[in-house]
Amino acid sequence: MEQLRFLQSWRWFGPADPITLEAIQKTSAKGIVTALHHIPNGEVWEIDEIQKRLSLLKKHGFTWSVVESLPVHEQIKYNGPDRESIIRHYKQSLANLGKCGVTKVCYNFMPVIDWVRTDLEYPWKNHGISMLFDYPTFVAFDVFILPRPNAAHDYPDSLLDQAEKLYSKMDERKKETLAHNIIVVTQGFIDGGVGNVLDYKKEFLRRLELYCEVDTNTLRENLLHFLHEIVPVAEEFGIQMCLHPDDPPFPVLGLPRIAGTLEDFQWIMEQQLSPSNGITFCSGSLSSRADNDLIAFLKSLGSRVHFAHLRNTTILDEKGSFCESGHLEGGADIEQIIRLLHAEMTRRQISGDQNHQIPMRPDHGLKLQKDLKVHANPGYPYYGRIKGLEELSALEDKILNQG
Ligand code: DNO
Repeated sequence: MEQLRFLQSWRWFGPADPITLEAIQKTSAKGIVTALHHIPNGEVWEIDEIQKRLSLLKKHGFTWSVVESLPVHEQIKYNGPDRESIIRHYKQSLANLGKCGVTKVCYNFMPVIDWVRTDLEYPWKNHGISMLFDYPTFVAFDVFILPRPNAAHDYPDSLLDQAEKLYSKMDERKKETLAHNIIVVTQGFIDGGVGNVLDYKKEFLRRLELYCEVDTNTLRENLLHFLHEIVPVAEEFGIQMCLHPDDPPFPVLGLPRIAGTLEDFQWIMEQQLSPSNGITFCSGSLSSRADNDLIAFLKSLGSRVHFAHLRNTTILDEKGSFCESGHLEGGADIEQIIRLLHAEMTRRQISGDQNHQIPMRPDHGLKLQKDLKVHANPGYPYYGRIKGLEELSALEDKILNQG
């Protein structure tokens, strides 16, 4: 039987991405992970727009391996007044994608804010520039810089003391950069986010306030409602939905987060048993929490994984601080993860599943010397990702050769 490999993929942010399709042609990626970022969140992705993107990718020799993301509007997450009409739009977008043959759709269900980092330029050993989530710095942002009303109640005194000390040493520029990175820079190029408005802290606080009555259970109910509505459409059009883990995989800013652990995902997968209710396995997001066992995760839920983000993290303290390390270096056992994902592809192939190949993208990347001259979105440097893709690919070769 033919040996199965991942469908090597590359995240491209559309025509506005400073890293062009021509540049991506020079990598070994065959699939592109992208979204129609120009369509405002909540509006329908019309067939002609999807076709335009498909033709552009085809012209450059790529397939559209995964949509990342078809973003879930905030109103779906907090149950706003227009929730049902926005869900109808979402279903229409799914149907349109399915009609065009684009059948893997990544999404997340994190309220207000997607991934969170406190430093986007963190030198990591001699390996390159990484990104850091430093918990005390994050608390300083939350309690003193934002400041979120009553935020101090969420943290133990020892952490508040540490945060206060850090805060007292920051000059105005540093405080502003921290807030701007968390609220605007890391969110701006994905989907949603407050945008680069003048008073972005005020707008961010307004959005947090929309969740004042949304606790963990309510957010779970809102996710179930969403799944109940969309999974039948996904099934009808052959779409595999891939829920991305929360990053970091624990609550932040007083907001609930419900997709951070194996138990969270087991619960979500059990609520809708359809294979259309699936997972994006992100080794980076999941590994940043010390009590997450990624191998146990795959052994339990591998059959629901339709898309893989491979990268690694190093946990820096017991509070929850971590940094992104090289793709193969860090707490996650990437070799074993690849073995398990390969076994899953083989199982699917044997069971006659035509769609057995799992797309994988090297998630994020360290900024290397050469990346300092090429503009790119934070976390998505050109050379750092090529290095990641090549390292992952070499590891795949080794695993396949060992049999
Ligand atoms: C950040 C990404 C996330 C991810 C979304 C998926 O670099 O990993 O923005 O794409 O959460 O919906």
